[in-house]
Amino acid sequence: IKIEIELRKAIEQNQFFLHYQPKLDLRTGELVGVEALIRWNHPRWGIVSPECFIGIAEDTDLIIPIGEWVLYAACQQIKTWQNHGFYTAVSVNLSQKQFINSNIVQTIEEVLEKTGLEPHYLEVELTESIKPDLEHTISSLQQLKNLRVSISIDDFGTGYSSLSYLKELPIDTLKIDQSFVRELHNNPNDEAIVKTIISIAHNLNLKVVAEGVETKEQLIFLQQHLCDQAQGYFFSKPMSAKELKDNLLEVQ
Ligand code: G
Ligand code: G
Ligand code: MN
Ligand code: NA
Repeated sequence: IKIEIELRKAIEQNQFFLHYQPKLDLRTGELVGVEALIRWNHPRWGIVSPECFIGIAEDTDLIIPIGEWVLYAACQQIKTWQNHGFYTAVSVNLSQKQFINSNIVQTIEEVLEKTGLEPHYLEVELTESIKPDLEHTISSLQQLKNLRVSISIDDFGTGYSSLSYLKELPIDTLKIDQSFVRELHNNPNDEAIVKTIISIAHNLNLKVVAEGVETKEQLIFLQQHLCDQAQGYFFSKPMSAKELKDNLLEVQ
């Protein structure tokens, strides 16, 4: 179909770019990392959101070359910033397909080698669509962990098998899904869920990050309950590398 053909062209013609969303330490307010988020600048359609094409990319396996491009572009950007004296980590979203239909460990090793980025500056984010019972996925994650790449579970709490991830996968961080953060101030169930995820994380010696923080009230709640880090429009929208450097990195 049409979008598939356009996606193939997009890869060849280099129509993708990355935005970066800051992640802050909730005790110090410091920038601790950025999440890389893909954008597509289509010559006629304009900027296309990943929500409109990641699913198709996954179904057609185009996520494999696209995902490689994302890893390479993100690591290269972080290394470029390092060369200018700005040190921050980067998180990259991975799809299950990248584990099953490609050698993700080899890809990441090659990207780190080519860009010269040290592995501990890279974190991979896995969503609930990743099936933790897959022997191959577990072994790939273990190999990434051995390389010192960090592993985080994205959208935590929304996948039906979330708790089994904690048992099976060698993870470092839980990201509390935005849907629980959004209603924090007026839904006691969400308050309970967020508090519970924070304590699960800390009891397992994992870091916990809140996503989708948009208000001061949400921030205060998360700080009071000792959530480690946060991301969201309250701090910053995802932005271009140039905007990020101008706004945040220069002032450090
Ligand atoms: O960027 P936005 O903030 O609109 O992202 C929408 C969705 O697309 C999110 O679920 C996000 O995880 C996903 N996404 C963004 N960039 C990538 C990427 O590089 N790879 C994959 N697999 N998903 C991505
Ligand atoms: O699934 P994942 O967590 O990777 O998705 C990140 C998505 O969330 C991106 O589309 C990003 O633009 C969006 N996002 C980031 N911060 C906020 C926020 O504070 N509010 C809302 N509504 N979306 C956000
Ligand atoms: Mn994410
Ligand atoms: Na998420």
